[in-house]
Amino acid sequence: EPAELLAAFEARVAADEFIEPKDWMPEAYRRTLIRQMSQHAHSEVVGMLPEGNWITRAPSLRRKAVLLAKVQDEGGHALYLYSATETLGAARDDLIDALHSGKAKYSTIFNYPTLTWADIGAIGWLVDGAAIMNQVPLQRTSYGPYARAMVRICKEESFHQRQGYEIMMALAGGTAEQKRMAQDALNRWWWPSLMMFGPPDDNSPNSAQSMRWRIKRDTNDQLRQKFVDITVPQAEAIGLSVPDPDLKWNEARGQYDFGAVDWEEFYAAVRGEGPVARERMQARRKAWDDGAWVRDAATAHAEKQRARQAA
Ligand code: FAQ
Repeated sequence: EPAELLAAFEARVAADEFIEPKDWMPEAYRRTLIRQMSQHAHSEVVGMLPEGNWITRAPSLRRKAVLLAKVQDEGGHALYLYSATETLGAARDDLIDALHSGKAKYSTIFNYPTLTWADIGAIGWLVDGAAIMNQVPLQRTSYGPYARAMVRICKEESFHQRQGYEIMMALAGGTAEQKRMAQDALNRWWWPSLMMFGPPDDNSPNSAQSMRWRIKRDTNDQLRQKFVDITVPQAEAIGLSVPDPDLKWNEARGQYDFGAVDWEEFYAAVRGEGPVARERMQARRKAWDDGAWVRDAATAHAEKQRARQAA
């Protein structure tokens, strides 16, 4: 790669300028972005499944309308992110093939089952909460289309986080059985949520280069710590307890100390061995196959329009 182009690229990144689709960029930068952005898009699309599972069983019409809107938002996020990835020269069909064939990664968090209504509260509160923590800094990521997609996505995630916390608040303030459900959901989603930030910094192969290119603006451990610091008081405020016996406020650091994440569980989920990983992939492939007629109809319609314009 030409040294002067590389130097100019690095200077622009260092000056916090956005890199745009037609600008010169190192091939490795392009590849890293395609990797991260497509994994992110896949996470949004697979992320519709755990909550989609509860739309028909929401406890009231209001809860159902809100959940339906939330799940649709996630589908929209996937579409922006696939479009943004296409600006790097990736073909959407290839990305989707990679997901369906099991080659592509998506967030480990979506391979856990949603057993009760309280899980819908826990996902909004914790999973969307962790997603925002990671995505707010990405509004300043160095690739322009990704940064701009994050602005709208973060606004929507922030509504999602509030709706989840509000469900938890209602359950935690409800009957003894409802409070027990809320605590059980927190117990099951807490540790997987901490895993969303990725492996520890000393075991994160992509972090150093992505930080230099300003694709990532914070490290995995920095964001995980921030999430713990913000979320623990939220649990306390509604009378729930975080399932970590080692959790303790550290006065000197001004942060919480917390227990060790089970990284074996994380790596197993990354390898596709999460508790409901197979069901998730089956559901995705079925949705894709069932939707074939829509894609065919849209293509036929576009062709008809083109023929009419040409005539
Ligand atoms: N799950 O070197 P690093 C949402 C992989 S939010 C699976 O640290 P990096 C919203 C990683 O890809 C969730 N794999 O990697 C929503 C890499 O593998 P590779 C999505 C993981 O990229 C809410 C390897 O481990 N958010 O969907 C995970 O520098 C509610 C080594 O890791 C984003 O994608 C994991 N948790 O840092 C939807 C945010 N962690 O590719 C519905 C954008 C790591 O080398 C309902 N992404 N791996 O083979 C990022 O910020 C980064 O990609 C990280 C990972 C921080 C996730």
